[in-house]
Amino acid sequence: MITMDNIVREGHPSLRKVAEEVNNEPSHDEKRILGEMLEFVKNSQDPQIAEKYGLRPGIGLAAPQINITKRMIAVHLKDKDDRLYSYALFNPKIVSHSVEKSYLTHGEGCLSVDREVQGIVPRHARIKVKGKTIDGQEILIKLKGLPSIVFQHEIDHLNGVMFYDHINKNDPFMVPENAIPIEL
Ligand code: K2U
Ligand code: NI
Repeated sequence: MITMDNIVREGHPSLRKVAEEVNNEPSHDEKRILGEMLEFVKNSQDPQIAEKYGLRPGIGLAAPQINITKRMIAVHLKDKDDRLYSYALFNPKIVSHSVEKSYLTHGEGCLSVDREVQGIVPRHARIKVKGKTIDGQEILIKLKGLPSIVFQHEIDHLNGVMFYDHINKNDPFMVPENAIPIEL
């Protein structure tokens, strides 16, 4: 199982690389790893398991964070309407996005960043994401709210982008004009 020991921290070169596409037919190993990534995110939200293995709660994970520079992400969270978003995807791609922006009112964190970095992280409010599931299905997902933000955070990891790269250096708490605030 994946634990915090497998998660590389900021400064590790894998977090600044552009991850490679996974072949059209993912290998047995790639499917196993992607499944373990989703299992980690679920485990990190289970109080007993998280305490037993010292897991930091997370709602997403990208393969470069476990030093695998391949385009694979796992997301597991419920939105404000308690709708579950649980996805493990190969080669996720944002195929369209709104002009409108959104942001988490309390900023973002990252399992690869062992410090608090304050500031507003402007994101696209709505996105459409294409990707391939572990069982080989090509899917298209329409996202808004917290799920949209999490997918953007994870897909950023596949492009070597950290959440704080988006924070305004001159005014970290500047709210993007007409942006939608999202509460955790
Ligand atoms: O990629 C990661 O490091 C996982 C992040 C995902 C994240 C996405 C959007 C905004 C913030 C973080 C972790 O889940 S950080 C811990 C966390 C847990 C619950 C809610 C928000 C952040
Ligand atoms: Ni992160």
